[in-house]
Amino acid sequence: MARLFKREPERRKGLWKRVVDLALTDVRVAAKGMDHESLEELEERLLAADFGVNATLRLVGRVEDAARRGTARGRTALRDTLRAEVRAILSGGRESHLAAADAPPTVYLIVGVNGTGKTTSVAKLAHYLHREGRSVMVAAADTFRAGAVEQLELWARRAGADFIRGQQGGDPASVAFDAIEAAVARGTEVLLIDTAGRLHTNRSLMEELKKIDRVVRRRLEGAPHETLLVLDATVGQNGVRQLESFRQAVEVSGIILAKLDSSARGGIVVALEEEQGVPVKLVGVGEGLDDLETFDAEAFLDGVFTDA
Ligand SMILES: Nc1nc2c(ncn2[C@@H]2O[C@H](COP(=O)(O)OP(=O)(O)OP(=O)(O)O)[C@@H](O)[C@H]2O)c(=O)[nH]1
Ligand SMILES: [Mg+2]
Repeated sequence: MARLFKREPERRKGLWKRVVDLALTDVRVAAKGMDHESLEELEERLLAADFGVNATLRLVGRVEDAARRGTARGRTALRDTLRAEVRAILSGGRESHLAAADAPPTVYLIVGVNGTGKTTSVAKLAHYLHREGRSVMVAAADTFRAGAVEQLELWARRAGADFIRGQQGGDPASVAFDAIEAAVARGTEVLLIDTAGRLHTNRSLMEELKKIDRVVRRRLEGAPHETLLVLDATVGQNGVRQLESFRQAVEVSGIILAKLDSSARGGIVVALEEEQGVPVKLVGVGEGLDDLETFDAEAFLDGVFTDA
């Protein structure tokens, strides 16, 4: 069992306590009641923690309503009101899971802009699945960046996964196609397809991604079983815009939020769900193979709305 997927509840809670700087107990609204100024302060806190405008307005509105009805007086009531509303945004606090095919291979397509942590996340995921006893294949459909293929091959070997590569400068869609052929032939359980970084504003690269997706769909019914967009947690609200753009090209089924260890603005998890309805499924918390966790909404809520 991979350590981080089984991280103890206290440590999970601690992660979110650290990366969402919300310090609700400092908000004056807690002690004084609901004047306009204190609602504004709450609003500022939520925006600073990257909850995004929509979720922030929704949350502040709910607190205001509760205050007017007289049900949110004092710190605990405020916290509980906010917590319930954030849980509602995060699909009722359900723990995310990754989809699996009825018959192997299960195919995950990994996409995102340059440098967000795609290749590292593929390696981490391969490592985790391998340790769970699953047979894993990694395909380098990044034929663009010099050194990318070698980097991934090294990772795959370290993670105990099979590796498929294409020609430098070749067609990434054909690498994806060949990888599915190989995974089917070998009976591999999980195929991870790493793709090149692409700016969401670059039309030809987004067309290339559509082609990869199309080829995968045609070759194997039901695939890709997940299309995971890797976002860099440190870029803030720009992550929401990246998601919006990638969704115009492919069906993004979940987010891998990487580099959370370098961010103090974990509220982006809430913004992504509120504004785009796409769940964060995995989070990256470091550069090592073990530094990946499933997103656990209850641990998030415990960490953010802790009364300390
Ligand atoms: N601190 C930290 N660094 C990370 C994490 N994930 C990736 N990185 C680092 O981010 C940098 C880029 O990672 P890659 O995995 O190569 O990113 P990529 O998206 O594949 O990059 P391109 O293929 O060039 O688009 C590397 O230095 C990684 O070590 C994370 O969760 N935490
Ligand atoms: Mg890469």
